[in-house]
Amino acid sequence: MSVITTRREGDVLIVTADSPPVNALGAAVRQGLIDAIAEAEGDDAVKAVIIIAAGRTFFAGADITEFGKPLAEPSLPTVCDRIEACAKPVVAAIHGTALGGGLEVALACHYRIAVPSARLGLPEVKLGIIPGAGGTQRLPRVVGVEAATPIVVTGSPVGAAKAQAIGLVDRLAGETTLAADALALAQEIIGKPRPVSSERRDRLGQNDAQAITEYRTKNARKLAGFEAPEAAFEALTAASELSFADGMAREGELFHRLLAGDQSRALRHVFFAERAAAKVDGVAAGTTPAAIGSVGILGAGTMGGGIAMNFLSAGVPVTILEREQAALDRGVATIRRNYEATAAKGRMTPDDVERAMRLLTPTLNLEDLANCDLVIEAVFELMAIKKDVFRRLDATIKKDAILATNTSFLNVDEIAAITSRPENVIGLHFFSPANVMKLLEVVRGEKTADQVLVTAMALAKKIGKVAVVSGVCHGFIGNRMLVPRQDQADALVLEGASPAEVDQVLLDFGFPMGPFQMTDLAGMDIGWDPEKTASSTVREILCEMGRLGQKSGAGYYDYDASRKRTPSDVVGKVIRDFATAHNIPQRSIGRDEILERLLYPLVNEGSLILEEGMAQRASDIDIVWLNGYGWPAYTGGPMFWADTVGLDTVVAGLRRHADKIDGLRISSLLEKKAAAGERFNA
Ligand code: 3H9
Repeated sequence: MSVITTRREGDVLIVTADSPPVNALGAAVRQGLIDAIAEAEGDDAVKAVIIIAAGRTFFAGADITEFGKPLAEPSLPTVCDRIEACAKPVVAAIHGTALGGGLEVALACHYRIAVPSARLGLPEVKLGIIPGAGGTQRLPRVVGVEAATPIVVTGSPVGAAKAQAIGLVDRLAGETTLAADALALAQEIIGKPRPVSSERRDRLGQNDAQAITEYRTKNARKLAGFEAPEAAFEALTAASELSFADGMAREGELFHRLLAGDQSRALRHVFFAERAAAKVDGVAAGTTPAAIGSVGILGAGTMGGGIAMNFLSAGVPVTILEREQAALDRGVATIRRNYEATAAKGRMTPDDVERAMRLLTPTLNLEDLANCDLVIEAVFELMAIKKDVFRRLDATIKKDAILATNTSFLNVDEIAAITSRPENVIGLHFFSPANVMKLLEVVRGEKTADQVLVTAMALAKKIGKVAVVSGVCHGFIGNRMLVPRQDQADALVLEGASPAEVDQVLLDFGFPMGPFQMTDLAGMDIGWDPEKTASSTVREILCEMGRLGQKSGAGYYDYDASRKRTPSDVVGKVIRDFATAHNIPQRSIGRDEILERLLYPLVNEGSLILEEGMAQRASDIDIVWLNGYGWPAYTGGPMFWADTVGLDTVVAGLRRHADKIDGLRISSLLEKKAAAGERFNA
């Protein structure tokens, strides 16, 4: 069947796109649109045209799979120009999403009508590019530079009501009557002048440059490191200052330069990696998720409370258990406070807060969780305690319920073995703060049933998490790779780099914080036992001195009342004394060495994880680091970054630093790929 079909409805030509799953504007769709416009122009009986899509959405953009390959004609800018130049008025009838090239097609149409649930946007920056079919030039002409700037620069879509308010959409259709309402609009406009977006200048003005500068200054921190938003500012400036033709030429130059660049390649990898992560290998075909109507959570501390919020926000009732009333009350109060803070920022209504809180049942009695479909424990991270908890859960919770542990390091199989239903046991490793962080590691135990795994993945999607399947190994994917990085950070400071120098290298790489800032934030005393402390590491000594991190005003750094950090002389001396006492010579260490020693062992660990089958695919590892550890998206994640650097370079670096990396075991998969000139990601 053709991806573009036409039919007449009176004197209106209805052009329907049907190219599942998302009506991406691939070559056949583009050609179909050109042909449809030619058909409309060639038929005197046609007085107006409607472009509408079948399936779940209007055009979701250019076909991203075509990027990086030679472009087949007609190009999307040509298609847009052709639609705009059509002598008969063209109406875009929008449902689902009009994104990227999809919105550019709509902007080239003379009128736009959308259902209330539609979302319109230019998400190209998220792929490391800018719109390349006139989006940066037509949008500001239609809605003004001030309204266009956030849409182009952040890539976040706007809803139909907002789109109408800013003049992007001319009319809202009924949610289920788009075709009829678009037809009515088409009939109304026959014989009337056609508004041509590219010819408009009425929304452009003298203050455009200032609006762009203000927006850029306000968002500088958020956009730092990303190339595409900078190009977007340039293109928007061109829209305001140049003719449409010159503006299009500028947009085209910027688009093609970005498309050929490393950032765009990396961000396109991220797009497909996110989607691949949702797919679970080795699951029997036809396995469908079980319904999860209620969730029980053990522990109302920071972690348990954060986990609970995910489900409450998604409308799933939660029963939360603590051992003492005071702790329970504190936990519930924190959940309410977090919701109220969100409401104060206007991101939820007071009604939403109450709706979420009504779904929460606090209890001190484990029996109250007996009928939950899923129970997640977030109790103290000690095997003996976890086993005790699972023994009690197994005895109390209904037999077909899923029992999940939020452990970040412990062996899920060992925990499962204590129960009579290891097939119903799974790891759900949330990251702190659990109500904010996107990542969820779904730990597949040796005996975890396919359906339990599929249920966990579906549930993750429902609560808005990016889920990645991990096998059972110490620290799973993310924390296991974090360990060698932290070991090297510790080694580097003993050899003479300061904590601030080490952190700065990763900040410059694009991480939001370095390893020592992270330790200070999380608390120096995680895993520290005041009873057993023996001044055996710098960190232990700092804990003994009461330097517990940000919370105590001092850790690796000193903090003032507003938590602004400064490097600490005291810490510098502790490190130097420790190095002297342990015969570690101190020297000045270059930035390249710091970066290589922090990141190459981490990549090597990722490769070992892959080699052992603990991750399903290299791109899953990237997703873990992008969503759980602040790895900068524009480098694509650790495995994609290693591909970019060259795996032979990584192996050579590991060998060069081998004497300084304790316990280094270079992954044979990494060596093999390096020798063969291969990459982790195809
Ligand atoms: C652009 O337009 C450039 C122009 O300015 C200039 C050109 C000259 N292409 O996300 P889902 C696939 S750049 C190819 O799971 P949802 C996706 O991989 C583009 N494939 O569904 C997946 O495949 P699979 C600007 C695409 O309902 C399947 O469709 N546009 C594309 O959760 C289902 O996707 C964008 O960046 C595509 N454009 O979300 C929009 N889009 O099943 C990108 C999707 O094999 N798309 N696929 O894994 C989205 O944001 C979401 O897909 C959407 C639906 C919100 C539409």
